[in-house]
Amino acid sequence: MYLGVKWSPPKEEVNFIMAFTNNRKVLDFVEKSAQLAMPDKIVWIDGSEAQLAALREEAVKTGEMIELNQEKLPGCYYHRTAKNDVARVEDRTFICCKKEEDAGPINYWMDPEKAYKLCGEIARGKMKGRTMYVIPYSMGVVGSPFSKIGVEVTDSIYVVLNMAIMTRVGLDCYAALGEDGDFIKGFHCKCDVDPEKRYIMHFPEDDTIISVNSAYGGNVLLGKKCFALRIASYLGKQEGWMAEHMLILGVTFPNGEKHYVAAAFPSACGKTNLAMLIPPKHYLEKGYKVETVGDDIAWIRVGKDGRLWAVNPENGFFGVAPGTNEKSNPNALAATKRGTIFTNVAINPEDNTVWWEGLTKPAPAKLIDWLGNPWTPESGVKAAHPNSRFTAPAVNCPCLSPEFDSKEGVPLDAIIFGGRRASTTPLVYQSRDWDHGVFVGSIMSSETTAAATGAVGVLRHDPMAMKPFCGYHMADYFGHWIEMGKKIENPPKIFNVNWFRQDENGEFLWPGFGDNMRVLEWILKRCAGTVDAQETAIGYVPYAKDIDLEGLDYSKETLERILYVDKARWAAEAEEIEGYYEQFGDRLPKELRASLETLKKNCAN
Ligand code: OXD
Ligand code: MN
Repeated sequence: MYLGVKWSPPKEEVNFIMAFTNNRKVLDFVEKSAQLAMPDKIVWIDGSEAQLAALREEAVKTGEMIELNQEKLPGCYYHRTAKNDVARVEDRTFICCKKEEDAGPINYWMDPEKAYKLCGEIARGKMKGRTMYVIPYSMGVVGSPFSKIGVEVTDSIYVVLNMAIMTRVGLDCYAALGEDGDFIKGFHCKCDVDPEKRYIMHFPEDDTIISVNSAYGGNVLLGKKCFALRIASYLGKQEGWMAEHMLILGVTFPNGEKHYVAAAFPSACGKTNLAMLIPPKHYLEKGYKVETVGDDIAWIRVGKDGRLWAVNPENGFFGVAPGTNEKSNPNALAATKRGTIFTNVAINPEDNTVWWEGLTKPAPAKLIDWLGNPWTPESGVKAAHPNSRFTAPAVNCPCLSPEFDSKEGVPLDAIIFGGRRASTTPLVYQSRDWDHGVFVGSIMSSETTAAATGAVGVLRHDPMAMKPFCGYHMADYFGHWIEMGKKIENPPKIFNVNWFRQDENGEFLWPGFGDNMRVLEWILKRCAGTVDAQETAIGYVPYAKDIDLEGLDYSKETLERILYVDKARWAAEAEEIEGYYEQFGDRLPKELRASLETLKKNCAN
């Protein structure tokens, strides 16, 4: 059941002339969606440039998008969301499985019948006077064993155009489905953009997503968080693979060898920056190169060779704009120079281009801020929303990996977890083995950011950076990681990093950005078995001498400080973890409890 057949209004005539598919499940889904939302018109998206160009033109006419300076930013457009609709809404995001206990203690749960009924009532007739677009899309390259197809219906041109950047939209998706193939159903309706009636509902047991009353990317580009993480994590558990909130990057060594790592960080903690890192000068001179496979999501499977293989199911970058500049991430900036949609950044009226905090210093004298108001540096407010975004095609990225489109993906040498921690967690440490690595991921905590509504800077647990994105019980998800470990003959090594250590005055103690290459190098040397490490209470930590500081004005004492494992702090951390684990009860895998006991014992010695 989807979209509450029980309460659907009497069948009306729906025009399928341009349906492009005879998949009866697609036709049925579109028909039911139309019966519910009652659009004036249905437009079947074919992914062609001609159709997308016409939609851009229409969006400019209606004011939904603003055309930017086409000489400086060809193919680029600007969009403002409603003021109350600027981030993911975690407290209005639900996992609607039959049994509440299967959603687990970390997700919000709603009974599926109730959720269908509620959304049905909210969306009924809400596309009257509007067009419903039907978007066929693939997460992953069509024809890859990793890939899965979705169909999203939406009343937003902005959603169509963003989906056409972020996913692979096109009629080949219908061809891949055939007459009877299954797909993920996504129903999106802006309705009245009413925050009190905003719901992002996931029905993992029905392959269905419903999103109402929002137009913010993370809530409405249903291929991304909703499908590629929440629904896919559930499918991964059923089918024996993993959907993770991870970037994927490749490092080429001077001898031509390539090594790949996947890294999980919470939202707005620098995944895009790490994925597109430019190594320090002396690494470049020696011939090191970093290439990007993905910046946000990894789908991971065990390959025939017993290693883990990963693909990025997306086709673009939905990056956080503030802080992105020529120095912090020139590759991301370059990716935004054509065919990009900017959301909630500021406009520079002088040349009709865009600006955000951190792009240039000083700021331009006059801007139009994200709310549409005149802005000057004296205004005392931010010109761009802290969660303002660019939606940029992956092909624009100068350091895109040649493996980006690979149907098989790339083999992983290392998995990295990381959070924003002012203290306690060292710059980097390595887990003792796979199961201990799962423990390290499970205890991740990080300070909250503007990517979701709510307070910023509050420390919270964000296991594997999946707290907002796991489509089922978190303890079962940990169990799935443990089970996967048993199937991988040659598992990647698992590490934890923390770029965000601060001193007493709140100053960051590690330069981050390109200099993170120095840590990546240590990680890859550990994978190759070519560098030693000190065993500590929490795992293996580098000797300071083994982190390359060449060309960096940085003291060994500071490095030693951020590598130091303070047992007293970790003993307190272990106690806190014990409390955090309580919510998982008996469903917590015994391997994680054993790792916690080891940590406690190690800190007591
Ligand atoms: C994102 C997020 O947009 O994590 O990637 O919020
Ligand atoms: Mn993300």
